[in-house]
Amino acid sequence: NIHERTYIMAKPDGVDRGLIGEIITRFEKRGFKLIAAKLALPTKQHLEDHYGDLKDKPFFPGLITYMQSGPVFCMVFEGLDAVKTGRAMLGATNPLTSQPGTIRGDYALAVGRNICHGSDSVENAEKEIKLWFPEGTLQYQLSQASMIYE
Ligand code: YYY
Ligand code: MG
Repeated sequence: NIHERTYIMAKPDGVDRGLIGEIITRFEKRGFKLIAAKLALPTKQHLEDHYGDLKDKPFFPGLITYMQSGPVFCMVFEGLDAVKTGRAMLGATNPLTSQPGTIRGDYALAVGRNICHGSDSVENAEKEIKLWFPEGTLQYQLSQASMIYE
């Protein structure tokens, strides 16, 4: 599905370390279309909704504190297999095993400071896009689409 959407977010450490542009650039160069973007200072409740599946994990309180330590940069990218390819571009959750060449594998060392978020399934992507962009995303054509898709 060339219209698959994924929710990508630079976390506070990614923003602080000046990696917003780098993350956007990697997704743009890969061929994905940016269809929504904004800086945000989410509330605790908003982050707890976003990470709802993890609320019983021991690292959950620390995760929420870290996610509230500064602004995040929220993005939606559209393109073929955006969810799966987006996850591959982020790299493994724990930078210890993230491959070099991935965002986490190039810029992070600690699991609790791993720079970026990416949806892990199409279903969760749609939920996250609704949560972070209730105003919706944009529709437009890339002039190079026929050079990206066969
Ligand atoms: O989807 P992804 O971000 O790769 O991992 P999740 O299992 O959804 O965990 C979300 C977030 O929680 C992860 O990016 C870092 C943090 N975390 C942690 O601090 N310690 C762990 N042992 C596992 C995850
Ligand atoms: Mg996750």
